[in-house]
Amino acid sequence: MPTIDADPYAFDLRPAAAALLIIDMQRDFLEPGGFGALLGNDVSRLRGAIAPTSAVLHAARAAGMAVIHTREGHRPDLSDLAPAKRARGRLACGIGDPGPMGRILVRGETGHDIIPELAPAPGEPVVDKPGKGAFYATDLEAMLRSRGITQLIVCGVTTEVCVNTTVREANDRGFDCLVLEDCTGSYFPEFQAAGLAMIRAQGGIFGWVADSARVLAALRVCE
Ligand code: TIU
Repeated sequence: MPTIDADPYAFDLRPAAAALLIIDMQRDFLEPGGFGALLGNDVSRLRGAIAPTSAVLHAARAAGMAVIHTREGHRPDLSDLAPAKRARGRLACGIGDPGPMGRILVRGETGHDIIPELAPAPGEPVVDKPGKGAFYATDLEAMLRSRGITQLIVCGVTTEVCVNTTVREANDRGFDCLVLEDCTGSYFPEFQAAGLAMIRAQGGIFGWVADSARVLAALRVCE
């Protein structure tokens, strides 16, 4: 069993019971003209997570580990979009409205898709989620349990929003989460630091934090 040097203590990786979970690495969050930009954010702040996540993704595939991608977004008729979520931010151009990459955060639109650098491989599940957490109103939990997965290596954006919400949901369901700090990103440097600190504090109250290099070293052992 490879041991990963992590905070607050070592994470014993069991590759057959682990999945790489990549949260919302979508054009709508990482490219200009998407939802993240419309909220007033500098989307370039997230792009540093792409290369390390790609390296972990390729290593996970080579090691035969399960890989699951998520996307935040809504049905074209917006029937799964809570009025409160639609109204939030008082945006002139918000969820469901036409933007430079198609309708904002709507399934099937260019902006909703995962960035080409991290495109899912055939057979890798893509979980479409209407909320911030990947367990809310999705079949992710059933998918993990049917595969005997109990450990999640978590990458994606943004650290304090969809990554943190998902890790908290997973933790309450009994999954062990290892979050990779260089494979996550926030529009706010202070939230990146705080988002990771909140996970590993209090003896790993929500999970563990490590970096991609440590996981890559562990996955090489599994190949
Ligand atoms: N706004 C923000 O930081 N994030 C989101 O709205 N969604 C995700 O984090 N995926």
